[in-house]
Amino acid sequence: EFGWKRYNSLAEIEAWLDDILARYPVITEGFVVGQSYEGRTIRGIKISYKSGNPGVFIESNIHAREWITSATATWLINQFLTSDDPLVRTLAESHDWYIVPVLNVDGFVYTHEKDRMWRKTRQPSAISSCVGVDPNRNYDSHWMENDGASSNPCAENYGGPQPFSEPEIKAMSEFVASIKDKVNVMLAFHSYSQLLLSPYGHTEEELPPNFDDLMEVAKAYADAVEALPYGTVYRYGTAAGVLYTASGATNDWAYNEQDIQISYTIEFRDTGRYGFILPPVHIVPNAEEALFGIVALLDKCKDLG
Ligand code: 0X9
Ligand code: ZN
Repeated sequence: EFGWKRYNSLAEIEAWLDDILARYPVITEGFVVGQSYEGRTIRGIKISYKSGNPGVFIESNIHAREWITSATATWLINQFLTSDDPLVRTLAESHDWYIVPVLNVDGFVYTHEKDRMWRKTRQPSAISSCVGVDPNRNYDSHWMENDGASSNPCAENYGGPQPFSEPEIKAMSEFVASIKDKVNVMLAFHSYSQLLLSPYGHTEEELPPNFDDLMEVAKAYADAVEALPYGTVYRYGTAAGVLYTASGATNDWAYNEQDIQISYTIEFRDTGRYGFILPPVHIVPNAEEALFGIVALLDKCKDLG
């Protein structure tokens, strides 16, 4: 049965989503991002208590093995609909939420059925027997401009034969583009390392125009997370500065090509003890950290105007 005491399969997540959509027909609306390479439907949920709110897009499980991301995204959906906490109620009701719990559906199923450590998509290559593309290198934004993406189909960070070669990423880009005027914030959920990463990811040579704002907002998130009883520490900075240069990622594409000014990659728990195989006891604490981090992040955005 679906819950947050263990990790759920795609079928369980989708059945739960159907249930939520049926139970909250006025506030929620299902949407379809598109179809995966293997023909699965990539689904999302919009939560809107009133129209005209600032929009927040949450992309989750673009990397197949990062199971904590969809567990956290579904927990957030549940909180936005059921929480009695006034802070959470205000947060939920004052934003329009677009949440895609599992973007890389084929890869996610593959991690459940065949290889727990799979990262990429599942589309075969025309030039190699290796399968899949790193979907977070496949967006058309400075695509393959640096060594953070590989042209080797067997590499974990293979950028693909061309930008948007992956149907999941092409569909995601078209969907986001179609609503971009309503989206103020893009959050791409990943694991692990406990980091909040802003643009730019494609270069360390330059800083984004609103760098100071991006850092202030990131600090608000990190401070809020650390203030929780778990005391979990998040570091923050630009993706290229704090982590490594890598172009073609969701949050860079959203920032550079869609003009979404507040755009982060969030790397959840832990810092490496368990890594991608994070024990399920971490699901709720991690999700609480994400929730109160996002409360602080969006409060800070409001201050900025
Ligand atoms: O390498 C990635 O795609 C992300 N790290 S992960 O371990 N989850 O694979 C970080 C992406 C951040 N970089 C940019 N936004 N450019
Ligand atoms: Zn990732």
